[in-house]
Amino acid sequence: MSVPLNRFRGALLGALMGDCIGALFEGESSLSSTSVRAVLENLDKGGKPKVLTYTDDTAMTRSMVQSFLENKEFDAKDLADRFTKEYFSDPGRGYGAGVTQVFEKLYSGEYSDIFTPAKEQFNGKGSYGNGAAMRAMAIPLAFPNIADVIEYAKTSGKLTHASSLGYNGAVLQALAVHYALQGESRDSFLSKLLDHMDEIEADEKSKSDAVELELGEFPYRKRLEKIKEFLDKRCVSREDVVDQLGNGVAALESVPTAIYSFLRCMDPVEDLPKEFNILQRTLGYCFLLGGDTDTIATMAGAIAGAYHGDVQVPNEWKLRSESYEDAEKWAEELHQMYTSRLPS
Ligand code: R7I
Ligand code: MG
Ligand code: MG
Ligand code: MG
Repeated sequence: MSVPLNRFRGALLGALMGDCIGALFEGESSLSSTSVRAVLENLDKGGKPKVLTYTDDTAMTRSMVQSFLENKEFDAKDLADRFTKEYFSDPGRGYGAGVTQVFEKLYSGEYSDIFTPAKEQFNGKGSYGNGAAMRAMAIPLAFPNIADVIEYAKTSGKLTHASSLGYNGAVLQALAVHYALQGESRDSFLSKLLDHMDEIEADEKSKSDAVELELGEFPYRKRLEKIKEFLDKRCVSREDVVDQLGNGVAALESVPTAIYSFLRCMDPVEDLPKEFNILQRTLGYCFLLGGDTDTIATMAGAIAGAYHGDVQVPNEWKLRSESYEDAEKWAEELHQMYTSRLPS
């Protein structure tokens, strides 16, 4: 199904603003709504800083987008090269503590298999961090076919995150952006994601990784069920969201939280300015949750931006997000690539 350009712009700009603004709050555990509102009001009034820099989340998404646009195909080796080159040219973007070892090993030239460094992380268990998920939005913007989305999210995730908790989180985030682009209704969006995770988490590695971490089988599906339960209740506190879905650096503690934030914020949120539109509300809600705010907001921003389109991108927030012009240009190019790959 063809998708309008404004959704591609919305996705890339929503993700960029979530990262740039979310980085102001990253790691705070209990943020008061007053302090979040004060920061956002200052932005709206044109206060400092004039430019909000993006972090590793956007740096890696940029590498993915550039790889797809230049190669017109998915190329894992090219992605590994770009991630590594980007890290060494600009290492201070706030990368996860473990993933930099992957880049060093890839750079060393001592590994003939580009997936081996990721497998050696965390004593051979592989990382379950959210670094594969935070960049996965680029895939559904370039490739409309659902089987491609799943395969490429998994393969690109495995370049840095060999734990199934890491790469399955990337698959879930990529699927969420895919269905948001299609404008699925809230119920059908969630039930499609549930059906997919039922299959995706059914393989032996997904089961054994989850059991070993004492999560029980189908950890993502269980969190999606929790989201459904939360949405059915009239009133769920942010403390309960953080407690049950998480706000941490693990993919399992952040991808479902981003999806919940998107769905939750279709309804009004107390503690945020009434004049906020739904995209602003979604990002603001992610900031209020605290924890890994840049990453949760970048993922929720990608989903909400894909769904609501760029009409909801606030100019004040956009103009101070570093390199927003690239996001606008790449949205057009990705839209063309996506459209050209639709079955005729
Ligand atoms: O996942 P990753 O790329 O980090 C992304 C996060 C985002 O919040 C960014 O904004 C940036 O701030 O970092 O990097 P990794 O180093 O692979 O994983 C992130 C962290 O998750 C690690 O540094 C660990 O603290 C934790 N972690 C694990 N801890 C124990 N055992 C990930 N996997 C494991 C594990 O297997
Ligand atoms: Mg970051
Ligand atoms: Mg960080
Ligand atoms: Mg982060």
